[in-house]
Amino acid sequence: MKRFTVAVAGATGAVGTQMIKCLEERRFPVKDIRLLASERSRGRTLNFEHVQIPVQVMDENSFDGVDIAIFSAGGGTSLKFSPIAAKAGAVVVDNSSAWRMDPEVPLVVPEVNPDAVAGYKQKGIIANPNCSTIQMVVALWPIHKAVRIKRIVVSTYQAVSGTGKKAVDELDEQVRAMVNHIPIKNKVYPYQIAFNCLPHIDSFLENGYTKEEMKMLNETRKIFGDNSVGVTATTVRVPVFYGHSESVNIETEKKISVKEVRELLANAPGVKLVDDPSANRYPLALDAAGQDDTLVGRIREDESIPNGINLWIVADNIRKGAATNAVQIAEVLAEKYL
Ligand code: NAP
Ligand code: 3JN
Repeated sequence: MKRFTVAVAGATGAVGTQMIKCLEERRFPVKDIRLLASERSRGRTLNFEHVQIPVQVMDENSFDGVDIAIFSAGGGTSLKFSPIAAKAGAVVVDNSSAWRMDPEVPLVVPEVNPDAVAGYKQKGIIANPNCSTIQMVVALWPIHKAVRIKRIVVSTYQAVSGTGKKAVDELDEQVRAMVNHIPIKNKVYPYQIAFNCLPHIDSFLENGYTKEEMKMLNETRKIFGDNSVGVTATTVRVPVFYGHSESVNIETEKKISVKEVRELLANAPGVKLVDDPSANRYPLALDAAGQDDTLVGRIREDESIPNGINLWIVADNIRKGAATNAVQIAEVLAEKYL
């Protein structure tokens, strides 16, 4: 079996550390691994397959001899270093929003549009979608293929790990402060996140939506290859550590029954049906965390319109929402193209 030299850019971050675990867990055929981060991580080592690997400070020469470079080091870093990596001969799989809407860069969720990976040949870059988009399209694609979704109304309940390690620490500290009656401090979010919900993810735009909300519209259309799908999103940060939940309402062109949706999703790749209200069985963030399936339940007819369905969709935002999806893309590349 062919083996590959893999670089992980942003290896010390919340997503990067999970990326390393995913490469190990999924037994990606790694010949050599290069762990890259910023000047702040100089001198650090990270474990890969029971070996301590020194973290290297990323620079223009970091990608010589690299086959696949998986980036989760922020948009600015990716804008600068992805073309350098591609020029050096690596295929970049980037987790940031920097390249997602570039027409010469494919945006890939392997359960939905694996063939789009071939588009890496244009710029040497493949984009990984936003976590909230990924879990939604994994669950909705089988329905879209069967009866065409005209419109999606989604509200998200997003875990703090989506903001990175500092936010995980902030929620932990605020919960401790609350139960110990100590004054609460907030640095990462504009308001206290413990015991609260913030309808604010990423920055606000002129149209009143946040960037996160507009990502869900634009990315869904690009992944489905269908610009006529309407998506309106409200994205909310909730005091959960791992696992994004989504309340999703869809309107379809052709009528589909709840039974048919259940049958489609029971056989859909990457989906686990958790839908037995009589036994109080429905998807939970705590159950989604630490595994790779997208959990779907609470499937019911929207009785306010002729062709409507409601669903509750939950996944681990750091795994399927970021690291696992990126490694799955690398697997398609390795198996079919490199
Ligand atoms: P994080 O915990 O803050 O980690 C950031 C990583 O980037 C660290 O390894 C950091 O290295 C590295 N880095 C920052 N600036 C760098 C530079 N100039 N050169 C080299 N390395 C640099 O953040 P995270 O939560 O892992 O998220 C990282 C990025 O992944 C985000 O900015 C976002 O673009 C993307 N992301 C995507 C999703 C998704 O929905 N698919 C979800 C979350 C995050 P040091 O440790 O040395 O500072
Ligand atoms: O907040 C979340 O739950 C997901 C966050 C994703 C994120 C965080 C910082 C920068 C992104 C992203 O993937 O869209 C970015 C980015 O724009 O690259």
